[in-house]
Amino acid sequence: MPPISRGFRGRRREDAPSDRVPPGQYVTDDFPVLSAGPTPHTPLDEWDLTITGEVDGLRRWTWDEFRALPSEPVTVDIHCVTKWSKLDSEWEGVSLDTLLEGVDTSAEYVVAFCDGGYTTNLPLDDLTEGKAWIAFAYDGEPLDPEHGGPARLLVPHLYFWKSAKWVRGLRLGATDEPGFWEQNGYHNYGDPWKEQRYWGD
Ligand SMILES: Nc1nc2c(c(=O)[nH]1)N[C@H]1C(S)=C(S)[C@@H](COP(=O)(O)O)O[C@H]1N2
Ligand SMILES: [Mo]
Repeated sequence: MPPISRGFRGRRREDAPSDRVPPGQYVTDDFPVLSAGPTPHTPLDEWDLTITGEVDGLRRWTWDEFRALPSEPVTVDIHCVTKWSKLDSEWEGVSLDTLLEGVDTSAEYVVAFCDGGYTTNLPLDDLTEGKAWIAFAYDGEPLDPEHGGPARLLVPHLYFWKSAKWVRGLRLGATDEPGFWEQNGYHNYGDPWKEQRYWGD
């Protein structure tokens, strides 16, 4: 008997192009659910999305207003710190460039906040220029509540804990404030290509 390999948990695609799989990751066709708490179920008529903090006036969208914004299909590879990667995941979302259009700020950092209390921090530059979305659909269907529906942040170039599920807003600020996992041992930035998994990586 060969030793039990990771191939039992995640089907390893032998043909996965190595330039798309960051070091230490394996490719899976599954879509595991990773949540630090229970799945919130906020009714859409109570849902809103806000951009707040160091901005020239609060930005707020109701669900209908948010869904009326231009959106785009997004096909990206995602990388979880627990070592699974998923290639060509298909989403639909509103670009952060659209949401941040006309926002005047000197802020350099963002904390994404969510129903349920989860937070994660990112440099503002990591959300702009086509690098991040608020996604509301996956695989052609409304985003499953377990995966962050009605809407989640999608920041595929960083480890997936930065892609905050059930996102309700972004707080912009001059200082970097570590979020939930970042206060609990995960790397502050989380670049999968540099294997920035934990503090000190
Ligand atoms: N609000 C919220 N967002 C979250 C999390 C969470 O616990 N709560 N977990 C993060 C982690 S660690 C990962 S790997 C991904 C998992 O997303 P998935 O459950 O859709 O695979 O969501 C991220 N976003
Ligand atoms: Mo994760």
